[in-house]
Amino acid sequence: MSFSKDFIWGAASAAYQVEGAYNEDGKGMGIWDALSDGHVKHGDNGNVACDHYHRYKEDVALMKEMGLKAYRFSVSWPRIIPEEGVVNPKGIEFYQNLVQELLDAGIEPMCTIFHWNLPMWIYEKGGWYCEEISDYFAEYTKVVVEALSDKVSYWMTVNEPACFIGAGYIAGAHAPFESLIKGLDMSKPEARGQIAQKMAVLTKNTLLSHGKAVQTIRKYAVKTPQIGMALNGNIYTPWENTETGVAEAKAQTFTENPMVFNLGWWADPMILGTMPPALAPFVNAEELEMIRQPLDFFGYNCYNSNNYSEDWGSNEHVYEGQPRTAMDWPITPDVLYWAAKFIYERYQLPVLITENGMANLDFVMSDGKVHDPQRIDFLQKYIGGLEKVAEEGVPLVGYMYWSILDNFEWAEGYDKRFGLVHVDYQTQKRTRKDSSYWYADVIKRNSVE
Ligand code: GCO
Repeated sequence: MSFSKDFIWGAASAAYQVEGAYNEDGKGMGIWDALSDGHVKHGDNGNVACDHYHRYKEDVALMKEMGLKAYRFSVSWPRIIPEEGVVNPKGIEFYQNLVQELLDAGIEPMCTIFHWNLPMWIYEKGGWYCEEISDYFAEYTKVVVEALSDKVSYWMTVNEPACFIGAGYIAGAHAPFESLIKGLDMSKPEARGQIAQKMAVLTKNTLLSHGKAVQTIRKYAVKTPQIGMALNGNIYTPWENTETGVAEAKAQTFTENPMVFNLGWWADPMILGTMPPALAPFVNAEELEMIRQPLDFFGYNCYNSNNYSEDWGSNEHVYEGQPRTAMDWPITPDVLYWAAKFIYERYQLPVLITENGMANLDFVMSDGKVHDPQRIDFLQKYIGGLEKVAEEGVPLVGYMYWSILDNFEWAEGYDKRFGLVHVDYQTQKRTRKDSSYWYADVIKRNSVE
């Protein structure tokens, strides 16, 4: 058996992590451009990154060589709308050129509207607290859709709100580096009550942005759109593959725990039109109707199953002794199987794995190659689990490996190499890793078996 014949094999990236050209051709400042000093390992930043803004033709050629069917990229909001009410034509031109290059290479462009680098002009109005942000988001979406939707069909509205809100505003590890929990004892219920309202406002504005973006894409897209999002969130896998074990794992995965940004916190309002109890008092019926827009797929970013400890802030893994990636994330090969199964059962949408991959301490060896057997083994097992759930009839759209290139890994800087292609950041030389040849063969066979 293998995946369905229309299964879409691809790879993903994000604008701030690969483009560079942070202040070129009319691009404005985003929160990662302006606020990350002092918050990123080794003082790294995305000013140059992989210079994808100038080298995208070379990178698309590598994607073509691998036989990728799709490339998931994100558009930089501050590159498109550098100041309130100003549209940057050079920014539009870059993404139109990128999309055309992809199509000429026979590669489906898949566009993420927002992947974390919020424009500073919005941050200065309150960022995700700003009541008007969902309108600004809709206006931005309209500009992008009018520029690209004659050639782009696949759209993801927001990437990992659990991260850009959770890490950006609650834990304080990501831009804008604000921490609601700083100085609070999160094991105390009163501490949770203190931040509940702010968490709800941040969540509501994000969900409204998503809903308005979906509406905008449906209204203005030239090519019939396939719309989803790219969420992350805990997947609890059964401790034992029994009816009880599976039921318990599913229940934990969709827990109503108000302090854990689990999948349901975001996906239930978006898809089911229901809300976790901690959110409901802050969202009225009209707003919920705006949030709940029909979607065509469920985009899910998945690296491992894990378990947040009760104090919320610390990410405590239960897999003691398991092999781990360079991000210290446990390697849990069955997670894609259970994730696709649980998500489809609850939301009845075809699943697109919008990100999966591993960070490894890759380097170019004396034979000029980058040997990464760990990544090949990782992918053999993870994609194997996805193939198994496909064979059980769960509808899958595709799989986007994270990431096409080594790139800027947010607070970790450039140490953590996720790419199928190695990047020498001094020379910007690209070197395909062994895993990219292995992945090319999987795509040809449409199976890992
Ligand atoms: C995320 C982001 C990516 C990361 C990748 C590895 O999921 O955090 O979408 O930008 O770089 O996941 O952490």
